[in-house]
Amino acid sequence: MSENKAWWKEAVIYQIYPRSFQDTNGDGIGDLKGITSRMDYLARLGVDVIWLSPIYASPNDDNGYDIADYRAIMKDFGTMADFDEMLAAAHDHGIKLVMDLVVNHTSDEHPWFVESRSSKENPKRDYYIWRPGKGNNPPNNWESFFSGSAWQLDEATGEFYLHLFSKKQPDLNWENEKVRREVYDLMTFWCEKGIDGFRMDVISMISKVPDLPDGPRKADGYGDPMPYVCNGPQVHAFLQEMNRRVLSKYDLLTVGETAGVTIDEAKKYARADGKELGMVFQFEHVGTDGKESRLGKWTCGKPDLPFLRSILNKWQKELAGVAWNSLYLENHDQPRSVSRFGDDRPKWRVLSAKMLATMLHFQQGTPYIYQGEELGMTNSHFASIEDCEDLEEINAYRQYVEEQHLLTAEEMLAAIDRVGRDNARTPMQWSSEKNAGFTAGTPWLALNPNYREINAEAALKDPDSVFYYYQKILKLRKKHPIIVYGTFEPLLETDENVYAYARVYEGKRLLVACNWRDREVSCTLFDSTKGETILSNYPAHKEGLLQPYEARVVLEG
Ligand code: TEU
Ligand code: CA
Repeated sequence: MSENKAWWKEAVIYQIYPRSFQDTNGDGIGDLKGITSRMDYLARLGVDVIWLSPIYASPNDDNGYDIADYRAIMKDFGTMADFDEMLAAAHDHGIKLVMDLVVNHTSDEHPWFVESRSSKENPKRDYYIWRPGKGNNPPNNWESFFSGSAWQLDEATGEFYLHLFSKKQPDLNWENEKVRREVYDLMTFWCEKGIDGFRMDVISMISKVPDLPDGPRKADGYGDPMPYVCNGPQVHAFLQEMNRRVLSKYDLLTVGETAGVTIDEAKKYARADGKELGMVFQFEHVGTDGKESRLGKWTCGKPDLPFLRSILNKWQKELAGVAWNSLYLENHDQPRSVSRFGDDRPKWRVLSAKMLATMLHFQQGTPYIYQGEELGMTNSHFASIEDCEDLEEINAYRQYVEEQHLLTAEEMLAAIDRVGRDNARTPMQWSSEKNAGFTAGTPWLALNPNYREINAEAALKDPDSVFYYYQKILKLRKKHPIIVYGTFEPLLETDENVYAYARVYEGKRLLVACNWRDREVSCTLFDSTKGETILSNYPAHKEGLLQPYEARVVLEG
């Protein structure tokens, strides 16, 4: 294996969703001062990097993923002075800061779009993707990822603009060189402020197939844009240009959020020669909740181990030595991992959260922790659509339940409980006090009522907490380079219950095994080992078996 060492391969990233992290002024919305105030906590956990979901000026149609000014801070979150203070505090704690870069689209309130829509002759018209309709119908059959047509008719000029996400998120036209220059300029602005990297939102979608053909028809009658917007014809050329103009001038962590990425595409995005990005987020393993799904994530089932494992192992094997993996189970778009893949019943929650952490963090790649994952935070419950804030949930409910009658309200709410994005967005649970110590006011999204038991304060008092287990994993990563650079060897690939693998490096071998079941299962992997157990969620191992949700890591040689 060609061993290209890099700080961002050795690092562990902690994702903060600022809106839900820590409020300091009682408006019920997390803010930058709140992040600054929790820097000690993050340093104690031992993370190397913070990735901040967007903090730029935004009307918050999609909680900041709709940007109205790339060089200003969202009013709810504070000021540029607060940002500078936060960045300095992070660096003082030895923590780097990665920003979210959302440049597939802007807000419809961005001045570029305000100009662009004003007339067909406006110099910024071509900053976005405008097309005449087919009669009164949209230019093609594409469905927005947030429901309904991906096209919006704009009265002023009688043309439609493309929005793959909400209609307040018009897609930028990357074919226009001026657009690309604008993007490189704003990236340079943040690099010059001293940030340490970018997470690039849906960067796999910036190049569309030019004639925008109809997509394959879906169960709800719309066409799927994916084949024509993902990994498009120019995407690698654009990223190589971005790399030449900006990325190569700084020492950055870069991770592309690449929905629809395949192994072959990932090898290009995350090329080991560093000409594009450092790594990408692939989506296959978070699409394992039922292989066949009529209405996407809303009609899925429970993920199963063999399928999930086959995907993760495939990424490990295929990218080895050619590109670098990113490792994640959670983010602000995904439900809580302990509820989805583990077991959130009180009896098993802690054990299974530790098991999942073990399974993930000892694979090869850069691991990501999403705020609250280190506490084993769980999915919440949404009794009515009125309790939801996420536009993806709300729009899907309107379309599938109210307009098309493809799902009942009960079915949709059950799906939201299972996979809705608001599960990840309930406020961070800091303590058992009022509003979990998140805010002195009214939280923008209701807390998960289990904050009285599950919170950071309780975790910090309990040596057996999920928090300290993560802390231990992060320390081990610093101590044993095999965890970062060792090659990956799958083990027991057909076992129904156990996820096991080995890592190999400089004459050493690391054995990892995780029991995915709430019962003892047979496993002889550790029976003859003379190695040292460096991590487990149980005090002692039993010959020939793994205890319920047992996870064990043994270092040999
Ligand atoms: O998500 C992109 C993306 O691929 C979504 O379709 C995602 O899969 C979906 O939200 C999961 O249900 C990014 C951001 O992470 C997300 O928060 C934004 O809403 C979206 O882009 C638009 O900017
Ligand atoms: Ca606030």
